[in-house]
Amino acid sequence: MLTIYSDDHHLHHGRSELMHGQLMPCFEMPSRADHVLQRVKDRELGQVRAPHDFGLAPLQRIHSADYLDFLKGAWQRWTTFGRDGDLLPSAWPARTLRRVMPTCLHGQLGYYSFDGGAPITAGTWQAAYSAAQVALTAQQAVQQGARGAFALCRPPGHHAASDLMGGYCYFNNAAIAAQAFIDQGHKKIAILDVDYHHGNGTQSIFYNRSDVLFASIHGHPEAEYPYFLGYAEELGDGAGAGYNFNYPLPAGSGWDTWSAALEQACEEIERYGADIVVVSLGVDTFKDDPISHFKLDSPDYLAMGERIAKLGKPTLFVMEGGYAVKEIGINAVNVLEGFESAQ
Ligand code: Q9C
Ligand code: ZN
Repeated sequence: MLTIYSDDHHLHHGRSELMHGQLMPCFEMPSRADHVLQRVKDRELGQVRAPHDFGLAPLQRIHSADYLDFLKGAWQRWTTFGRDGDLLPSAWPARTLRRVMPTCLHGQLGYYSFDGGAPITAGTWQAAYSAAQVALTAQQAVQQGARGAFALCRPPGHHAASDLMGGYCYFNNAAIAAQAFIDQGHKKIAILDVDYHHGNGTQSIFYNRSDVLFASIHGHPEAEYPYFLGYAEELGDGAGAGYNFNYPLPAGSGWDTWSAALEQACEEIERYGADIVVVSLGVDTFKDDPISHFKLDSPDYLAMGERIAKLGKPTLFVMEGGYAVKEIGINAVNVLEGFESAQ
């Protein structure tokens, strides 16, 4: 399987995030992608290529122009204040406040985010831009006939909405790729999100649409980030009614529980008759993930890839979460190898 990868992800390295009442080093760190790339090479999965540059137009199909402008200019504005630490929001337009657009940097930062988990650093724009190009280049390979392709994206994307960053995400790489398939003539794209966290950004982007089905298996939002989206009763709205499927599972879920949900998600994708499957591939479902509470073990990821292969559709894998850095390569590449082993 072809892997698309850019070294630009090293340009994004947030310093700290709030966890258990303390500032901790960011779990979403550059070594994550380095380990996945190393495993791709060790296992001789296939060629590794750099992304093409498709420009901003395919990002603008998903993200608002004002959000893109804000992200592009935020670091420059921050340095104008003489700052060089991470730029992090601290207030959001929650209930009882108004969704007005403040003029100052921190007000706008709150407007364009939903949590404090997406630090902006000097290289964040370039890294996130390149990650989107990685997704688009792998998308092109599938569009041109590849059975599968792997977009080794970092930073991840599935929490990012049209004009919101959060949860380590800035651009929704999977959504950008799904939209590219639609713009290139496909009628039905299924996004299967297997990351431990609900893909709130992806759901929100396609919630009113029937041309992109979204199915997500994740920690129950009653007790798990992102808390405010990802419940089973969210089935889509308007033209999108019946095209959104959430499978929230309790903490401690292992492969038996998880794979039963995967079976249901796959049956919905089969019923839908998708032309293409886009997998938001997070491996933070792993038993030793430091911020998650599922119990999947490394061999389970082979089985995951095999079940996805049985859908029988051209498949684009887009890297999302996974924070057990030592095992992230084994687990992510196991999904790809499982997929390739099942014809
Ligand atoms: N400070 C992805 O897996 N923070 N994002 C949880 C720890 C947010 C995860 C609390 C987790 C976001 C792409
Ligand atoms: Zn996650």
